[in-house]
Amino acid sequence: MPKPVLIISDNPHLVAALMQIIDDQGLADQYTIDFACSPLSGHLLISEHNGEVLQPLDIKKEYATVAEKYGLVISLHCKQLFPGDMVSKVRCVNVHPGYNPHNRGWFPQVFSIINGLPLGATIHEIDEQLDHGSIIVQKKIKVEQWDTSYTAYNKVVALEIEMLRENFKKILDGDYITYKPEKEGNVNLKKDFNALCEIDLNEKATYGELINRLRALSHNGYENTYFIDSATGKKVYIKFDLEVKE
Ligand code: 0FX
Repeated sequence: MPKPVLIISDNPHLVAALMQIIDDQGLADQYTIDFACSPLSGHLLISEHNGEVLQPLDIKKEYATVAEKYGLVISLHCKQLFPGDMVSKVRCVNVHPGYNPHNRGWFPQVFSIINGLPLGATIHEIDEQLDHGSIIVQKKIKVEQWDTSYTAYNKVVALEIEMLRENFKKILDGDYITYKPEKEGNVNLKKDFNALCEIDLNEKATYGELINRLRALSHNGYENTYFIDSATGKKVYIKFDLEVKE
């Protein structure tokens, strides 16, 4: 048996999908695959897959033990950044919901809808910079003019699952050839997303820009977009949706 593999994730839907792939491809007989989540997720319940519960693991505190024990560590939408000391000691792979090197970082589909840069999914080796390492495989999705953050995100997640189904065994075996992204691209952080959420009522924009901003921030129930009421200072949240007819 090769050294065990650790998958760290804070996304129960993706974990359930990967557990299904592992079952379907009989991989549990050939590899020891452990799952964990981040402390911020508490104990993560994977109700879509036998109600399994993932235990939290603080990667900053535990990285030396993890690097010693495992031959591969996979971030499957893990909210913790892997320490440089760990990624230099053990092969680490990231499943990222964006098309590197475009809109690396936080919520790529939000930024792709606004800046028109390509969107998709990238599986890459992790280096010391965010969503930056050598690419193992990546695919694009088409962002339509009627996509919201939610519909674009769902397409990306479906693509990630398809890519995992096609490539997971090769990733376990290290049976792939990587290539470097053609440029550094751009990075968005949580603070950039937060800044987009506040609408300045005096900002001038075209209808197209306004619709793009509102649909980029529309994500099934999340209260993202607001303006500040000038009289009371209260935050007023905006709900926005689009429907396309054939
Ligand atoms: O699991 P995940 O989809 O992934 C996120 C980042 O997009 C990704 O770049 C990073 N590698 C990973 C660790 O974390 O995150 P989520 O379930 O928190 O969010 C899913 C979507 O929900 C997000 O793309 C946009 C939307 N959302 C989320 C939050 C928390 C909002 O619209 N507003 C929010 O406040």
